Amino acid sequence: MNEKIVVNSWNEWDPLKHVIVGKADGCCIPAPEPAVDAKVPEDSDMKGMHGPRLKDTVDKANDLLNNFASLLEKRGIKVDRPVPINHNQKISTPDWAAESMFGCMPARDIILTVGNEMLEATMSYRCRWFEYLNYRPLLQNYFNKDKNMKHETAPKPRLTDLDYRKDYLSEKIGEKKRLEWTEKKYFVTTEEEPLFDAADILRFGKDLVVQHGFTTNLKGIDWLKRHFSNHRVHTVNFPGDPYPIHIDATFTPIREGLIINNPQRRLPKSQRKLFENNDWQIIDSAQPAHNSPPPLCYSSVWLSMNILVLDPKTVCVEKSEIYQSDQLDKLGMEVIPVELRDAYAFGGGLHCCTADVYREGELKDYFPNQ
Ligand code: DAV
Repeated sequence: MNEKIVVNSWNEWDPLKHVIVGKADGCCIPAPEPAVDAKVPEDSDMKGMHGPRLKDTVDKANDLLNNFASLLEKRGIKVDRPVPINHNQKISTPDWAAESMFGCMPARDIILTVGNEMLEATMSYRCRWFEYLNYRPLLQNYFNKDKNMKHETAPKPRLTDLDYRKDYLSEKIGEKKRLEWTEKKYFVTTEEEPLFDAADILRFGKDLVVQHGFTTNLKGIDWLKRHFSNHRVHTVNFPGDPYPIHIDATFTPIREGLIINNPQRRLPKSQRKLFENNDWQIIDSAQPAHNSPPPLCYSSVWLSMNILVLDPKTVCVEKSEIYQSDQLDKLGMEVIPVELRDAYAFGGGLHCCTADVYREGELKDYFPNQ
């Protein structure tokens, strides 16, 4: 074979050889809009704030992301970085206008790599509608170098007010009501049109496991089923999370046969068959080391579980997350501590800020008993 393969990744744990690591440059706190308001926790220090984040916090986050990128490079993993556009500008489509964009730290939210394909997700926040532009120079380059690479983009959503449930616009809903609603799968996004974020999807070879929640609706999952017609696409949801966005602080595969699951957001019994029928173990993750997220951060303390598996024996865990490190160590993994907490506010943890380009390994069926 002399054809160059640049893009290939079928799961979350095969040996990682090439990855995108996000940047904090110019990141903005988005102005109010329906889906963002529903996600920012009611007691958050971010309520009522918007605009560019302070330069010293950006610089600190970039130092951490740069260090993470060099650590990966030292281990022989090729690292690419997005090319940040100016996020602090007004954007609009014929249907809506927004004060600013968000940023380009959480590459995982936007780019889904399945085999030789990189797919740009629809996204469900207006401020994130153009975020794919930060990654276009990279994806164009992979497309040019790899004759088999498929560069895809999901249908751009209209994101009119019809996409959002008005009940979620209320300032004070309260955690009790939120938990009732999310248990009933009454999420902020409606079924007006397909919506999904790439970070709601986990790749297990032939099977894709997708979280139905605030950022991904059932139509989005239906679109993924039709698009990945050679795969089996499974819908899951995790009652217990009042703000369910993204699967990667909830359900984390470590290697073939083993998943850690957030003990406050357990996969319901009725949705476990796929794993049980194929002898996969789902165990509770360790507790986070912190009682609250860092300042001006959207994500919960469960970014403790947002780890990057480098190969089935090696995993990057945030340096302060001692309980999660300890658990993975006891499970036989070599744990590489990576300092990233001061970058969490820019869009998440070690899994969020990366997107796979190449992992060794081929398409496999891990769940032959469906
Ligand atoms: O628990 O706040 C964060 C996931 C970010 N990709 C949480 C989910």
